[in-house]
Amino acid sequence: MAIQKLLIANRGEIALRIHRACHEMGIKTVAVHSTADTDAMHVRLADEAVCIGPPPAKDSYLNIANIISAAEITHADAIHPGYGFLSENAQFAEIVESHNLIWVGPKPEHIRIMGDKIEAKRTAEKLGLPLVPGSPGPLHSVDEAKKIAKEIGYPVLVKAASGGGGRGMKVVPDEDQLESLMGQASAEANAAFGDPTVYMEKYLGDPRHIEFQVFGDGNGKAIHLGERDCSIQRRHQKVIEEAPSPVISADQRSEMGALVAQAMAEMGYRGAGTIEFLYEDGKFYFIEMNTRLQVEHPVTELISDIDLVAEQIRVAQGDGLSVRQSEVSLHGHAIECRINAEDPQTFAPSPGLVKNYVAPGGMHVRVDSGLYAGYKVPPYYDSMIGKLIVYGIDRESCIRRLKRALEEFVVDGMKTTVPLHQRIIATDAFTSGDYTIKWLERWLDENPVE
Ligand code: MV4
Repeated sequence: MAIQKLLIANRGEIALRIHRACHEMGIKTVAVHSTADTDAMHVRLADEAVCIGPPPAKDSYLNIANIISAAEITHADAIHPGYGFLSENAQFAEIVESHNLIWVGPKPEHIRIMGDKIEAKRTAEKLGLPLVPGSPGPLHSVDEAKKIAKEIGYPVLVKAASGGGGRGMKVVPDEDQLESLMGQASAEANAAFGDPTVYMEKYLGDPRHIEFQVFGDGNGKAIHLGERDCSIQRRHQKVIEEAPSPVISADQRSEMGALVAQAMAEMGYRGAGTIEFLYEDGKFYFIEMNTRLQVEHPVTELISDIDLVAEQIRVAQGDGLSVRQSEVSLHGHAIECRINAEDPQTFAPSPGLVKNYVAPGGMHVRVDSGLYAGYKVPPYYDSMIGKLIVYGIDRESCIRRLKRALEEFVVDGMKTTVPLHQRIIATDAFTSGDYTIKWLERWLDENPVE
């Protein structure tokens, strides 16, 4: 059934992004907001707005009852969760569907499977994806862990089954430290996720983080839209992402792309998904799958000319995929810089009033942000205030354009990470594309700004 009115269960730049796709498709939008976001851009532009609670996320953007109520009183047909918040909450997806609302996202059972990192690996293995060597399932005892670690070789990594995004991971350098570090990982996992279950993997010392964008129609068809290199990160927060990866060849892309697309087709996967790999010495290793649209989706949009949010809505309302794999044509290069309201040296949050705001423009320059002069960035939520995404016919021209765009970017009234991006893209490691997940933290330690 065609969606006529969609509730956006999110805030900030992704709420604006979803509103824009809906508006272009002739779909009415309902914005939900906390009392801290009354003046947000997407609230101003949406057809209707409902205040769902006070600033704390647990009382507003994570408040399932208030969000469902907002959908009911506005007679919305569908809910789009964006990323973060409830976007990978299988129970929320089930509640949405049980209220006869269309869930713009994957099937709840697939959200649940991929949310359990052990089930995710088992499923990936069954679907023929290459894994990091490790335990076949949860670790039940120290003795079992020692036996497995001896087989795969130290250092090993103990990970939380209900974790993800780097939380609850412990690197174990040798057998002497296995018992205590395994105990710590399990205790931290229990505290953070209410689940002490941990598993083990061979620790890859200096990999890249390369993820494939996939899309399924929910009825056995699926495509891939190439990969994104997200290795430039700090403390598990991505800083710069690019597509394609500077180190992946066209043959590797077709081979891994076909593998992940086939896997999603076999699963009957529905909607947007990202399959995360570590990449080291020319080999891919599956680590996780994200059953949501990601922050960095625009770099894939720019090299494929596909509006991924529009595609999510099409699939959710049963229209199927807009393209076959043979019609997907990846071209050029795109780079995204995440702009955070943070001190570019200390990374301390720097919320406040936007006094003067000038976004860069010109050919192939895109800014996804809800900022405007006079807007007050609230301190309650994550510090990302926008994304600068730039396209070029090749990586060199993309970097030249990105440098120019960053120089134009004005956000007066708070500190932002724009200067950090200007420093990063000027380094040899970035311009040569020769970086791994450890590079940025090392470079920041070695190059403190006086
Ligand atoms: C790893 C790893 C090395 N070896 N697994 C971090 C978050 C989650 N996506 C998985 N992560 C890692 N898993 C093995 N076997 C290193 C990381 C990792 C990481 C991965 C991707 C991007 C940034 C990262 C930062 C630190 C550690």
